[in-house]
Amino acid sequence: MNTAAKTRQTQRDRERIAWWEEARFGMFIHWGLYAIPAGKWKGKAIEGIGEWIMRRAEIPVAEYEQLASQFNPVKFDADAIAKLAQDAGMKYLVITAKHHDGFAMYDSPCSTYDIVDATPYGKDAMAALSKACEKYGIRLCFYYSQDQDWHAPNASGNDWDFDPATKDFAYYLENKVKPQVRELLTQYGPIGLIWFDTPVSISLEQSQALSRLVHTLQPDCLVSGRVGNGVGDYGSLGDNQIPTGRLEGYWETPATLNDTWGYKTDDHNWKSVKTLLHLLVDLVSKGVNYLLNIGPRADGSVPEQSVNRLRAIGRWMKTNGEAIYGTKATPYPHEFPWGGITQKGNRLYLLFTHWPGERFALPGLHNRVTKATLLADERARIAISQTRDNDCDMLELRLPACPDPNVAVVALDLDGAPEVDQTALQQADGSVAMIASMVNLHTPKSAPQIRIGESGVIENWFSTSNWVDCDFKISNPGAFEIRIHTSALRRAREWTGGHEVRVDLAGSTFRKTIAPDAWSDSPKARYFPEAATIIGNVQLDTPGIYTIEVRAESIDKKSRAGLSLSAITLTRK
Ligand code: FHN
Repeated sequence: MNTAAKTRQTQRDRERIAWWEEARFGMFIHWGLYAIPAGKWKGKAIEGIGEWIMRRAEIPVAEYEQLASQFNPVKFDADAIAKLAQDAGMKYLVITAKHHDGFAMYDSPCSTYDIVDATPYGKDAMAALSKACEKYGIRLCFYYSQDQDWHAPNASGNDWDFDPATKDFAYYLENKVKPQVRELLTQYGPIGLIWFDTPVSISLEQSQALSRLVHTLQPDCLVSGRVGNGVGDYGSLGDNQIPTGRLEGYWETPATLNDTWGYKTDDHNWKSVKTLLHLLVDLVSKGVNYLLNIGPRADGSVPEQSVNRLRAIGRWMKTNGEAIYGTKATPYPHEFPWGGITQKGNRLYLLFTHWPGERFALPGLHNRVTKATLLADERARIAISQTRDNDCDMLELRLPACPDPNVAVVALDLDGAPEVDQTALQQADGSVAMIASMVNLHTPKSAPQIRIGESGVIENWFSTSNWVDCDFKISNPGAFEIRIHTSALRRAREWTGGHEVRVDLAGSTFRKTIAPDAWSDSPKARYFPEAATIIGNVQLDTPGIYTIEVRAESIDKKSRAGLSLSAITLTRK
């Protein structure tokens, strides 16, 4: 299990974060002046995410500021937005109080560059939202860009108006960030969390001071991990990032419905409801909160594509929400080809993104299953049988027809808290998956140390003296194809291969160059490409435990990620 962050918690810390852990699903809102150009500047389409238009087009402050005089969101309906969050089954809402463009979307007494002083609208949108959130039982939270501020001469980010050499970041922190954070925490009642972002210049002491300020003003308010330098109440994965395997501690992934955060007229790349539900299952089954974004238009209205998708997710949540809210990550160390597992008390939830048909088998569960229930139809009969063969527990279910082609959930009542085999087990389809966090890392002190990164993938594998091995259990012998899976990383977004690997298994040695023999088409690979390299075929003739070893014989010098191994799999030939 990846134990990279946020595991050192006191009892008080655990109480403060309990609501957030229980929530599992929240709404992100990116809304600001950038919704006016919506991706186009002076008739030209500007590439990239909508809220970055000022920087991507290097729009001078004096010109960008003019947008404020056009900002009149007469269709902004705080009530409808909070209700939409409620309808979607979201429990908290994080809105951009100030994004990188530096414009305050609330009434900021310390600045005139805000929605009340600088726009014809003249009203405090956050005040309205705070009332609406209270009405619909949604926790209000604020996004605040503490590091980049393209409007403030001393902040990071804007080097087309302001000379980086003369910047005084501490001045900006003291005179804009801290006063505004204070305003946000004193003007709108209890705030669930402050979502700081892009810690590029901020020092450890500055991150700590900011976090302290938040906790002093509102002791129960959480601070996002992106306050920087490992400070913060929970960890934030990369944008749209799905880890490999479950994570320990408190984690969240911010994610988009299409590809932009701030509204862009030309972004029609909407994810389907099915994909969004699969992402929800993938994240929550790994112990990660899903913070899903909407980008309202400049007039305040929410694109119908977003509304429709969120309502559809909400309908699914009404039936299946108990498999999401208040659950913990899967007890299994690996992933499953058919979906994900969550747990609550003595209940396990099997969330099927791919319905197995009438017969389903789950290896490695040590408990006795007393009852199996389809959440979508509690009267549907599910027959249970449990056996033990070749030193492996096997649960078999006889399932009814699939009740939901997107995700169907079966709840298993157990005779106690879930206990499962922690080795890599052969699945019913004959496959074995050993994800990176399950392998043993061999990393001599003399070489750069390999480690499991926050997303559960091996990082820093640049030396040929590093190697890994992993045990796995075969209960159904035969011929297998070995694959090594590698993935793009958060700081090196492009997938790279070219490394030569040596794999040893059952007396056979294979040598292969890491190349994309097959790209993953799973929704999680859309932003972090993953490729499989076919290593070769092996015959495993007897049931039992085997050990596979992987060594790097050369690492491609051009690769910024190194050998970013995410999994080793065996599939039946
Ligand atoms: O630069 C921002 C981006 O505009 C957006 O706000 C995302 C949301 O997670 N955060 C930063 C990039 O990671």
